[in-house]
Amino acid sequence: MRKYFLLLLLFVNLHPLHAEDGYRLWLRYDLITDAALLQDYRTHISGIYITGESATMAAARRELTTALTGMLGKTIQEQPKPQGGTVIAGTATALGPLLPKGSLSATGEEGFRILTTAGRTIITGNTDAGVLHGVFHFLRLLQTHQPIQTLDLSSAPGIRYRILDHWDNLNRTIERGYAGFSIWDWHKLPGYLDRRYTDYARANASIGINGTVLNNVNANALSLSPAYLEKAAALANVFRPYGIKVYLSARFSAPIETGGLKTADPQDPQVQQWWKDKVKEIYSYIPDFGGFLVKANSEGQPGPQNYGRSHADGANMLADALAPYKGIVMWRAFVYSNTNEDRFKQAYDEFKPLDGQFRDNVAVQVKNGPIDFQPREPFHPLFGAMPRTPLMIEFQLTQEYQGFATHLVYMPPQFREVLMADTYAKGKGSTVAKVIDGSLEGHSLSGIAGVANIGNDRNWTGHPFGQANWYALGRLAWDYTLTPDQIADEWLRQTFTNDTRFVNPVKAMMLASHENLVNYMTPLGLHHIMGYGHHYGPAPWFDKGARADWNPVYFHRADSAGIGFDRTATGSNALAQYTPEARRQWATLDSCPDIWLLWFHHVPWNYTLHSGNTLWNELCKRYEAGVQGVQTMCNTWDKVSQFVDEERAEQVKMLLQIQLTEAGWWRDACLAYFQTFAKMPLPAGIPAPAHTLEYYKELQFPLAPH
Ligand code: BDP
Repeated sequence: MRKYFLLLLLFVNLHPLHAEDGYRLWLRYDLITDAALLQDYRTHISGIYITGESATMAAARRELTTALTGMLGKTIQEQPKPQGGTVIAGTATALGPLLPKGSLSATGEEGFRILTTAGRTIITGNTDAGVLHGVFHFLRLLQTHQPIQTLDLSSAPGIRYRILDHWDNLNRTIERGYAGFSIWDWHKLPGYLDRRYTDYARANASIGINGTVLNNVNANALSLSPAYLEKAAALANVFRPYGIKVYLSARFSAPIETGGLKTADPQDPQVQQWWKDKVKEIYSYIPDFGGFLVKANSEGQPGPQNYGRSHADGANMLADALAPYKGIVMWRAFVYSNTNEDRFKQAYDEFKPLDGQFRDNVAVQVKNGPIDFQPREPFHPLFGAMPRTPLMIEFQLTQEYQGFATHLVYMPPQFREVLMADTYAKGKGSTVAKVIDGSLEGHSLSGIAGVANIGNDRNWTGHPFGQANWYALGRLAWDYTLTPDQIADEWLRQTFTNDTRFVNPVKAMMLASHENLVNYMTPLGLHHIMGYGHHYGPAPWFDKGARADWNPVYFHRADSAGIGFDRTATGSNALAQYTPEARRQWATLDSCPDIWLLWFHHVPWNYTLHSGNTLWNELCKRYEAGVQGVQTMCNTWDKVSQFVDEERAEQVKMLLQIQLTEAGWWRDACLAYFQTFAKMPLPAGIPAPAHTLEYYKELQFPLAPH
């Protein structure tokens, strides 16, 4: 009997009963299979010694025990006192004499130091949260097979507020969510705490995310009602040990909708008092509540302009209510209205004049580009243009415009392109990164937000590779000098395998994936040519939207003379919103790199680009290159998937096939349509569209997710 039991145990070990379904994200902690490395790690790690009794230190203890036991294949326990091979974790204060001399001042409130001394590994920081971040970093070193014999490293986040924005509704649908329903099961909260909430917090803490906005920016006023505050508080309790604060999107008209007031005018004393009372109430539920995210006077949302007041008036009213508790307001600059001649310009026009008028605890949250999370956008002209206001940057992880959760797109090259772009606000080197980390103007409030791509799908993000974008946002928010290559490398090693026969080709595939997508969707600076409403698939011909700037034809402006949006002085002159040095790169047809061309110029079809091709030929070639790029991804995956588990290998394979089909659809539909203006043949090597233009125009997707 005993023998069979042992056999069974062995079997269970080799073939885990739960499949490799992606749930564990990058925190898998499987047994290290490299025998020499395992031996080395076992020699250096014999047990743990944790000082501190807080919930955060308990989380650190749990994580270390589970992870080390899993990776080393032997039980790692707490030791009564440190010895050789002990992993010691605790704050500098708690460790006292155990900590060798050395400064922790550079690690701030959330950073950490890891060092080896007398054969022990010490993980420390000024706070428990810092120690926890250090623990996760140490585990990352092991998971990625790094040497740990002589460690001495310090790390602190470059940006203070590192936040996920969930566009989740109270009925669990998600605005632009493609990975199932909301992970917040509002109905069962606060009584039922899904294990996922803890795993969500662990994952975020491991990459340094320290805040989460629970609800959609198109907010429901009920989110601020006592019943929902109680639920939000239950989540905050789960997240707190992991150093993660809860924020809420506030609906500006809540005083009317749930407060029974006649107005939401920010200058009205009753309204101001309502918000003060509301904030006080929120802090009674959530003592470390982070603050509000607000979308106002945008896409039909209420805001201060309804009462003839400015964005600053609105933001400051909320900021005053939050200030006593050290809460912040993240006021979004994503605004546009029907009257603006070029949507590109509106946020700058509305916000720049308000620079200097916001309270200290307000950050203006600006999307990476001026239109709306398109596959490629120039950096938003507000970056560098509001020196007296902290600006946060907002990226979109959920792939509203990047193939939903069916396309493999690794976003860090896109993030980096924006972060490293030079605004020249204070001369050369005034990068967007330096604007948002506060260093350019000396702001202590600094932030970065990612619109979450997380849902209740078993693997969290729908596409197994969507996890990489979540991971990358956290890592970059902590340290934006990390390259896309480094981040992909560590993510792949933790999420799949350390086998370089897998890691290297898949990394190359990830690094090329964003450019591929830009090519098969919106090459050469095209933008906003997707399906109406749901944004699924190509629809460059669409012109029936209620507002001009909801129509693709407004953005590409194709006609017999050429294609592209003239934003130079002869057109909308949006370029004037950039500093002269930044503007210069895009200002003339000659100076403008091909990849940005149609963002700023209306270009004749037969104009010769830097590539040497005519515009029409280059457009065709880019579309085709995008499709071929996806074909290459499929081929790569087929070759390397033998190195990973069958379940995820199969998922990715199927998704890549869908991506290939859809990339072909984008190419064919767009070229068939644009050819009606260019009136030129497809160059050699570009396949004729599979169907007629009419066929593509007639495709309808009323039930596509959105
Ligand atoms: C757009 C989305 C819309 C969002 C809006 C926003 O299409 O669903 O509500 O952004 O950021 O990209 O507020």
